[in-house]
Amino acid sequence: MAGGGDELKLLGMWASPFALRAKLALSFKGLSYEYVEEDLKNKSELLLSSNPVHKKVPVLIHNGKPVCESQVIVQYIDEAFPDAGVPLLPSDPYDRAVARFWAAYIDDKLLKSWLQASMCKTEQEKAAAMKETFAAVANLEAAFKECSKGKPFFGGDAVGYVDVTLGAVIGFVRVGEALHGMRLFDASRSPLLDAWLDRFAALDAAKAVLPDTGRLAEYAKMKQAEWAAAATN
Ligand SMILES: N[C@@H](CCC(=O)N[C@@H](CS)C(=O)NCC(=O)O)C(=O)O
Repeated sequence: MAGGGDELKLLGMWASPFALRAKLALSFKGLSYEYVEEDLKNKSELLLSSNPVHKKVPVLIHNGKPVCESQVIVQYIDEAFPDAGVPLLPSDPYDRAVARFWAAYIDDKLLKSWLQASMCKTEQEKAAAMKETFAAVANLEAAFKECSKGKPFFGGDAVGYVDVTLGAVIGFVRVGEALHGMRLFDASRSPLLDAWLDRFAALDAAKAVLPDTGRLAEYAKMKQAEWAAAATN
């Protein structure tokens, strides 16, 4: 439990990058919690009643009250436990707005086009989606320069909100490299993000929760087979 009588429960699924965001935030904050693994093909009553709108993981339940959506959860953890670990969101309102902007961009642009690329039916569609994905990477490379101000993380000397938001996809970046020889961030296209990825993944709080690449690769192969089968139906 989180301490001080707080009860924290996280509903997640081990391969979900969104659930991983919540795990990373809890890990960097040093908060303990009960983890409940969901079977997304057979969702629990607790998940359905806690997130009736989206019916998705993650859901963080704090003293019986559910919080949904990964980015909202990370912000909630930061605000509800201000004395735990280092703050994830910057204290300056402008820097906070910039961090929220880039975190939203990661979902709205980077992940959207990257996911689209893995679901495309034709090579032509895939190439177009990857072009958009790499355009998003280029913008995030510039964002890293702006936010980090020459320091190791988006958050500066310590991991912050954008680090946690993007850090959650490291597993799938590694899977892309293992299965397709394609690294989303590489030394020529995005040297700052390439170095950031290894730096972030080497932190104990990240290592404690990042999924095993081999297991995630098997999961990704299974999902791609499912999408391919659905596309031919
Ligand atoms: N925008 C949501 C996305 C969450 C999401 O897509 N979760 C997936 C697992 S990766 C899920 O629960 N899927 C179940 C379903 O779609 O039925 C967030 O940031 O939390």
